[in-house]
Amino acid sequence: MRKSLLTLLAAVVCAILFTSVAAAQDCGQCYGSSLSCDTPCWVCMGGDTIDGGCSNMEWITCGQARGNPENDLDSDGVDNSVDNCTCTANASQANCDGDGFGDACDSVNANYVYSHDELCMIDRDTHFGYFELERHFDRVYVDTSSCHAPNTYDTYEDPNSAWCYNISTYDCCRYVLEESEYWCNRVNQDFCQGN
Ligand SMILES: [Ca+2]
Ligand SMILES: [Ca+2]
Ligand SMILES: [Ca+2]
Repeated sequence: MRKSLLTLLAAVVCAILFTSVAAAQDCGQCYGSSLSCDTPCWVCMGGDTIDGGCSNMEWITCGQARGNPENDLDSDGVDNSVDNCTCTANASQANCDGDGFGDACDSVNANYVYSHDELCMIDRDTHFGYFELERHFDRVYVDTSSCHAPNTYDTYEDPNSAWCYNISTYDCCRYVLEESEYWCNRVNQDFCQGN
């Protein structure tokens, strides 16, 4: 019983090892692909071949497989240890928002902060016997960095709606919401820029 358990355990370990090696990256897959330069991959050494089982395997990275130096995997002349985009060539190291990531690989080239709210629509909803005017606002965020990124917007609905009966939409807007003529003449026109 003990022996068969050990045999089963050995079989499971072998299966796991085989599966992980089979799933690992062969460096040949680095060429012409979008795999990152620091993706580990293996090459067969000493005349060994993949088809032959590749018992003599050496691990490197896709950057090295593409011919780049180990200490400069994107080959832009900036050492990995100080490169602000390790796997994107960016010799200038430009970083307009001053975070740890260069412009070339930063997901957001901006430093957004809240600025103000802007009225962007008055919406008229008709119900049985009355109607409702809802105000919608854009919450405006501006970029304070030197990236000069465009503003971003979040749109929200003011929870304080006006409920009106037997009165024109314009009067309801003016008397109850106290909005300007500009907006009260443009009920249902959407100038909102957020989602
Ligand atoms: Ca580099
Ligand atoms: Ca770089
Ligand atoms: Ca940056």
